This record gives sequence, structure tokens and C-alpha cells, in this order.
Amino acid sequence: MAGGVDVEKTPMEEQLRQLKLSGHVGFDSLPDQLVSKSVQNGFVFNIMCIGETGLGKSTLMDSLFNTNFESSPSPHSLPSVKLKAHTYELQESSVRLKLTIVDTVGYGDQINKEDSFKSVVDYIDSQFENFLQEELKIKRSLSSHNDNRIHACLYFICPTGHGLKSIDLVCMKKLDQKVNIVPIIAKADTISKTELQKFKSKIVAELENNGVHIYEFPVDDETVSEVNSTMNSHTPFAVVGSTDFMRVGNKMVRARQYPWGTVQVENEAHCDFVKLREMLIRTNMEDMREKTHCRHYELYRKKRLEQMGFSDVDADNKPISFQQTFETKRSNHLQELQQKEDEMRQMFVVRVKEKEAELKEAEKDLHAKFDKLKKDHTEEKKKIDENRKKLEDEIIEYNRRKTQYTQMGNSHHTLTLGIGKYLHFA
Ligand SMILES: Nc1nc2c(ncn2[C@@H]2O[C@H](COP(=O)(O)OP(=O)(O)O)[C@@H](O)[C@H]2O)c(=O)[nH]1
Ligand SMILES: [Mg+2]
Repeated sequence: MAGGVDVEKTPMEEQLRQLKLSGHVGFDSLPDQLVSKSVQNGFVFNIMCIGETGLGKSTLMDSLFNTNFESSPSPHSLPSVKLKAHTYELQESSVRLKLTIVDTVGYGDQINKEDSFKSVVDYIDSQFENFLQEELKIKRSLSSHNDNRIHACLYFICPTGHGLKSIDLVCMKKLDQKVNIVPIIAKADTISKTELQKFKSKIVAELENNGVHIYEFPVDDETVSEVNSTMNSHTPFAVVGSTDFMRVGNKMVRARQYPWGTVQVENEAHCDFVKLREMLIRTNMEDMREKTHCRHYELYRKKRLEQMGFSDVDADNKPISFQQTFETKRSNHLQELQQKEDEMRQMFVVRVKEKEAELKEAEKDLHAKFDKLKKDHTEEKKKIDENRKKLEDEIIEYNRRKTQYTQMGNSHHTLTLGIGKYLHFA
């Protein structure tokens, strides 16, 4: 490197010296500063709900955030899957949350379910792409950029008791490198307690056998590792949602009432709703946001940059900088352009030569035709001249004969007269 300064290289640890402060400095307030800044900026969380129409997606969202998102039920007759995003501004004490809920309208409703997941994959990719494009700008405004990358994908499993459908497996497999998948058993009140346990184990086994990586609650942070590892063993959560309330004691609770009894949404003996809310919102929301950025987005970014031809190492596996790659690509591109230009020029010359040869050939033909015409003309003329000469000779001959005859005629006349005279006198 030009003007490089030689620095004696010692391992980082040897350069680092641990010092003791002799009084309070104040950087122990850094975590508080971080908290205050984050609270000021507010938080963003984007959830995608995947599941067949009528599985209780909208109801569960209302139950999870304890509000009414006012969604309208969708029909079963859509020709394709549409992704609809709605953003809401929520506030709990001083914390503001910009929540986006993406609904997969019409998912699994088509006869041909093969492409059901395609729109979902495309949607997730296009949110990553938007973020990448903002990141690649010279003038970036990432803080004000609408970050719509999906942080959590709730996959609603139909409570059949028969394990996963193939569309579930295929879709989750397509998504597991792109998003944090949290599978949940929907409408869990429709399945009996013993069946539910079997159903859960069956789902876990099927996911494992098919190599589908679902989101695991992190166990590396000791403050939550215990609760998270317990919760990991309870997945997939079997949930119930409701927009109806009933009075229990002196509290109104979300519940579903049936002729034989009542299911309380927030009763842990009735379903895993509380577990889901605890894991998704109260404990691991930040982890999901971080995993989305550091794992899923990072993977997308890496793939895209590689697609564009960038890499951290060159063909010989030596480190290469972004600028070097760019310059190599630029010079390759210019070379290619030059080569194309040369090829075109050569082609042009060849074409011109061909045309010239063609023209020459045509000229030669013309000359030949002209010569032939000229020759024919001369011959014709010669013939005509000959004929004319013959005719002239004939005229001369004729005239000569005519004169001759005339002369002969005159003399005969005299003779006749003479005879008459004779006769007359006889
Ligand atoms: N049994 C039962 N029904 C539910 C549950 N959640 C929602 N439903 C009902 O299922 C129907 C469809 O719910 P909705 O939330 O609109 O489904 P979406 O199409 O997936 O958004 C509604 O009649 C809900 O009352 C549940 O947990 N258990
Ligand atoms: Mg809905």
C-alpha cells in the first residue's frame, strides 16, 4: 500500500491493558442511554400470518395485541394468494410500537396449491430487497426507512390431528432460511387433550424429518435461557383466539363459549395462548428483530451481492476488496465493449467487401449486356446497310432499265410510224 506505515503486529489481547478507574466516570449509564434512545425512536415489529382462510388468523392477532384490528373476513374464492399489509401505531405506557401485520389472503384456497407459497417467498424477498437498495444508496436514510422486513412468521397449522399437510411442509421449507417461523396449532379448542399431545409430537417429528428449521427461542442469554428452553419443548403452541369476552370473577376475559363449557384464551390450562404471547412479545421480540437483521437479511444480502458478482475472496481465495472487484468488473466490461466494437467493425468491413464484390459482379454483367447489345446493334446496322445498298443497287438497276426501256420504246415508235407510212403509201 502506498505510504503504508509499518506497525508491529501484536495480538489484540497483548495490546489491551486493563485499567482501574479511580473515580466515577459515567459510562456505566450507556445501557440507560440506549434504552432512552430506543424508547424515543419507538420500535418496529412486522408479523406475517400464514394459514388457510378461516383458521383464526385475524382473531388471534386481535387477541395477541388485545385490540381490534378491524379486518374483514376474506372469501375462499380468490384465484391467487395476495399479501396484504396493514400498519398500526400502538402504545403501551411510554413505548411506541409500529406494528405491521401481513395477511396471506387466499392461502391454500386454490385447487393448485403449488404456487401458494410463491407469493409469500416473493413478498419476504422484496422487503429484503427494499432494505438492501436503501443500504446501497450513497445517501442512505435507514433510520427513517420503512423497514418492512418480516420479523416473525406465524404459521397456522390446521387442527386435523393428522400431522402436517404437504403445503405446510413445502412452504415452511421454502421460508426457513428467510424468516423466523413460529408454527402454531390454530383453533386448538377443536382437538382433544390426548390427541393434541400426539399431534404436537407428530408435527415436531415431521418438521425434523424434513429438515425444516423453525425459530427456536434463544438460550444463550442467561436471564431468559431457562424459560426459553422450557418453552422450546412446548412448541408448536396450540392456541385459541376470540373476540368475545365473558366475566370471570370481576374481570372480563377473552373466551369462547360452547354449549358444554367455556374456553378461556388466557387460561394456561385451556391452551398455549399465554405461552405464545410471552415468547413472541414479552421475551423474544427483540431477538426476532435481531435474528431477522443478522441472520436472514444477512443471508439474502450475501446471496444478492454474490449474484451481482461481488465476493470477499478472488478466484485464488485471496481477500479482495469491494473496490478491487468493482474495478476488475469495470475493466472486464470495458474490454468486452472494446471486443464487441472490434467484432462489429470487422463484420462491417466484411459486409462492405461483400457488397462491393456484388456490385462489381453486377457491373460486369451490365458491361457484358451492353457489349452484347452493341454488337447486336452493329450487326443489325450492317445488315440494314447491306440491305439498303442492295436496294439502292436495285433502284439504280431499275432506273437504268427504265431509261433503257424508255429509249427502246422511242425507237420502236418511229419504226411503227415508218411502217404506217409504208402501209399508207402502199
Ligand atoms: N373454534 C375456534 N374458532 C375460532 C378460533 N379463532 C377464530 N375462530 C373463528 O373462526 C372464524 C374465522 O376466523 P378469522 O380470524 O376471520 O380467520 P382468518 O380468515 O384466518 O383471519 C371466525 O368465525 C372465528 O370466530 C379458535 O381459536 N377456535
Ligand atoms: Mg382474516
